[in-house]
Formats: sequence, C-alpha cells, structure tokens
Amino acid sequence: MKVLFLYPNLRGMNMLPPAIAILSALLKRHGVESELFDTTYWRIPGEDNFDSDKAKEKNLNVRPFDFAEKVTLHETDVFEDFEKKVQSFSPDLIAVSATEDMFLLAIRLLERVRSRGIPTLLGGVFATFAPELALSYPHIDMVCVGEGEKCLVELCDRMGRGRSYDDVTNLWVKKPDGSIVKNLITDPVDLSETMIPDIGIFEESRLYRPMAGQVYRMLPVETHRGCPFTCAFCNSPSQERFYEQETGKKFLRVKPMPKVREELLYYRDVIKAEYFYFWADTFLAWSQKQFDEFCEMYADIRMPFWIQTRPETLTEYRVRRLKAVGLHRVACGIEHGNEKFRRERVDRRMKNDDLVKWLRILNDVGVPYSVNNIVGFPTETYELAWDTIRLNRQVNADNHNCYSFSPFHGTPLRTLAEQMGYITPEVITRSLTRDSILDMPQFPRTQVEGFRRCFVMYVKFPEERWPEIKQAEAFTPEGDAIWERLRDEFAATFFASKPEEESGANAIRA
Ligand code: B12
Repeated sequence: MKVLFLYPNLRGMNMLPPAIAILSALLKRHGVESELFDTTYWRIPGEDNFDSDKAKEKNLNVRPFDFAEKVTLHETDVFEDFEKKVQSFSPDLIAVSATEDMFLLAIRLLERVRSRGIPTLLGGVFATFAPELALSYPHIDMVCVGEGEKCLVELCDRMGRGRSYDDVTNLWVKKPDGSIVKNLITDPVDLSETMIPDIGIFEESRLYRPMAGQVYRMLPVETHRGCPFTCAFCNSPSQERFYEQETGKKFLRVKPMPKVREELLYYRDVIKAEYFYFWADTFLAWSQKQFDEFCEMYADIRMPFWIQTRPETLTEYRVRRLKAVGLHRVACGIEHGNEKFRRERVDRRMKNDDLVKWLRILNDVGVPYSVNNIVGFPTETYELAWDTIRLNRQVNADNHNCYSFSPFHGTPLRTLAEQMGYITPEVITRSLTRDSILDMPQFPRTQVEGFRRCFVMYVKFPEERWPEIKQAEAFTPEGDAIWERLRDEFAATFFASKPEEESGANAIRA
C-alpha cells in the first residue's frame, strides 16, 4: 500500500505541518509506504507568486529576512512536477492535508491527475468543518472528519487487503451515485500513545524558517491539543464542541511530559534543531504542576523556543521561569480594542486594563513579543476598529500585527457572516495575509484594507502624524506614494537596530 501525501501550500507559509509528519510516522509503522508532494517552494501560477511571509514583511509585520542560503526554490512547473510524482510513485491513495485557504490549490493539483482514477482523501480542519462542501468537488472521494490517526491507518489497512472501507470511523465516503456514507467519530487520540513524527518526509529546505529576521532550523513540537478558550473566529473551540457532542469526550488534552521530552531530544540530537516552535493554541493552558514539570524537563534541553498563549495566562512567575529555560519569543492575541465588542462578538472576556497589565509582564521580564489583531469582523465599524489602535498604543510589543478577518467554516463568526448576508456558505476563505473576503456595507473592504495597511503606523508613529497616515489609507496613486514613504521611514526607524531584541517574525497567525 502506497500513500502520497499532498500539502498544497503557498510559499512563505513555511512552518512544517505537524499532521503530515504524525500521520506518515503511523503509516510507516503499519508497513505503508508514504511520500509527500509539498508545494511550498514552487511558484504557483495564478496565485500571484504569493508569499505570505514576504507579504508580512511588506506590511511591516516582520523584519526583512533573507532565506536564500538555506532554501532551494523549485523553478519548474508545479503541476507537471506533481503529475510526474504521481506517475513515478504510483500511489494507491492521495491523502491531502489542508486548511481552508489551501483547499482550492489542492483541487487545481488533483485536477491534473484525476484521470488516473486514484482515490483521494482530504483531512484537516476544513474537511472537519465543511465535509459536505469538500465532497461537492468531484476531485475529492473521501474526507476525514476530525482526527486522522485511527481513520487513515484503518483505511489503508482495508484498502491494502482489498476490503470495503465504508464503515471506517471518522471517514465520509462519496458513493458513485453521489450519496455520502457518514461514519461515527472515534474518541480523541490518547496523546501518551503518539509516535515521533516523521520529519524525514519533508525536503531538507523545509526545516528552515525565519524568526526575528534570522533563519533557524526550526521544529514544531506538540504539548497540547485543543484550547480551553472560546474565541469566535477560531476553529479550536469548535473542535471542543464537536468532540463533546460526537464522543462525549474532551478534545483538550495535555501531552505527557516524558513524551514531549522524547520528541525534543530526538529533534535536538538527531534532526539537529536550532529552535523549537510549540504550536499549542494556548501554551500556558497548564496547571501549575504541569507548568513546573515542563520547566524542569526543559532545563537541560537548552534551545530557544517560541510560544503563543492568551494574555490572561501570563504571570510574572511563569514568564521568568520560561525565560530562564530558553523562552525566546511570545505571540499573544489582542484581536480587538473595544471591550464590549470583544466580549460580545469575539467572545474574549477581559478588561483592557488587565490586558495591558498582563502584556507588560513580558516587557518587565524582557521577553520580546508580538500581538495579533483582527480588523473587519462582521458588524464591526471603522470607528470600533480605531479602539484596536488605541489599545495597541498602550502595549509595547515589538510587532503589532493586524490581519483582515477570515470567516473560516465551522466558527461562530462564519455563521454570523452568512446570517448577515456578507458571504454565502460555499465561499472558501483565503489566507489571513490577503485582502478581506467580506465587503460589508458599514465597513467596506477598501476601508478595511486601508486601515490594515496603516495599522502599525498608527500604533507606532506619534499622534500628530495621524492626518498624514490617514492619507495613506487611500488606494490611489497619491495614497500609495505616501504609504510607500511612510513604510520606508517605519522600517528605517523600527527595524534598523538591534534586530534580535527589537522585532521578530510572527511565526504563525493561528
Ligand atoms: C500549527 C498551525 C499552523 C502551522 C501548520 C499548518 C498546518 N497546515 O498544519 C502553520 C504555521 C503553517 C499555520 C499556518 C496557517 N494557519 Co494555522 N494553525 C496551526 C495550529 C495552531 C495547529 C495545527 C496543528 O498542527 N494541529 C495538530 C495536528 C495534529 O492537528 P491537525 O492539523 O488538525 O490534523 C489532525 C486532523 O485535522 C487530521 N488531518 C489533518 N490532515 C489530514 C490529512 C489526512 C489525509 C487525514 C486522513 C487526516 C488529516 O488528522 C490530524 C491528526 O489528528 C492550528 C490550531 C489548532 N489547534 O489546530 C492553526 C490553524 C490550523 N491555522 C489556521 C490558519 C487560519 C492558518 C493560516 C491561514 C494563517 C495565515 N497566516 O494566513 C495559515 C494557513 C496555512 C497553511 N498553508 O497551512 C486555522 C485554520 C482555519 C481553517 N478552517 O482553515 C487554525 C485552525 C487556527 C484557527 N484560527 O482556527 N498554521
């Protein structure tokens, strides 16, 4: 049995996808051959050679960086190369892992090999929350709803033995008449049974990633799955609700520390990692005991690391202890500056004063951090968005990122956007670093985008510059010229000195 994973990614979104490494390791243990076609370092025709890291750099979200020494880009045609890969490997199954923004590229690639009749399976967060929409594309034969570990192993076992796989748990199968067989969802995976992910399935270049203007050999590490918070734009709370409803079990799990250690040591000693990236939604969603256990365990790993966490989980004790063992950078969400709007629409309940106080702990202890914000939420107005600028001005982060709201399927804010008539159910969302997909009467797309491109300037430049910055919001030749000039000034002022301390890349916006 041979499985070809497809990762239909755009250049610049260059952190390794943990799911493929996890699933490939499992397949190999079960005697299934697996290979990967990962489009990250190809130019994708029709995608404007879109590079989201470079877009972040252009929007002053990250320090300029140079990747060239570490990474080899493919100059050949991605569609032809995919076809060649399918021909030479001759898989029995094409297994796609995709977030929503990647899905349409998967379809374009699969179109090239569709005539070969190889069964296709889509997994990931989009498959989980929009399975019917995914299966409405003729290129997709099956979807995995929820976690893939048991589903993929069982499916491959059945396919390998020529058996029927219509009743494999978590699997939805499209029948020749177009009907869909929907199977039950199994319990969440026991994280004490996980294997070391198959990092070898990725090309060497994919291990490198920019951070704070430097390029590191960076590996993603799992500490938790799930999130205890309920932000209305995020899919993680939806996973909690979905698993609770389908299995009666909690989706949020903490990985046993010896397992985390085993993974870290393997990456450090065998893969020669230089930097760790803990991708948990809320890294500090630990009890005090678990937290202390982590710090003790990590003390002899001696490697810098990045985390993301909620502001309210920051305490001076925790930040100091983490810094002592290697914490290098933190990313936190502010998301919106108006308390009422943030509570009612975004479902993030905290006071602005507290938020400022929690983030200040990072300044006091001396840990650089970035803050993430969103503009263009359903029902938001330009005036409300200004509260986000005002709040960010009270926070001394070294990166203030602002992204347009993305209505991902399965989130409460997607449902609201559909109810408000801003978007129809079949529309598929693109990457956060792209223009807003919503065009709302009270806050039109161009206004959202003008606001977004000037956001960090409003936050960092003195208030008397605001009238000048306001002109740069306009997408006119004059507006563009002012924006370019301000952008250069911004880069010279804020990205010129002490690169390590003063700024950094937001490794992900998730
Ligand atoms: C790590 C991470 C990243 C990494 C890796 C992304 C990836 N493709 O895996 C990077 C940094 C690249 C990234 C980027 C982005 N991310 Co991100 N990211 C995450 C994060 C924090 C963890 C994902 C993860 O690895 N989980 C662990 C693995 C084991 O779980 P999993 O990926 O869900 O996979 C399981 C199942 O889904 C399934 N499965 C997955 N693939 C497959 C394939 C097959 C064949 C099968 C059978 C099963 C299967 O089995 C897996 C094991 O159980 C999640 C939040 C979260 N907690 O899930 C957000 C999340 C996935 N990201 C999100 C977003 C929005 C983005 C960006 C669009 C942001 C941007 N900058 O524009 C980009 C999109 C990028 C891209 N091209 O991938 C959203 C996705 C929303 C959506 N519905 O699409 C999430 C859910 C967070 C959120 N806001 O809700 N992200």
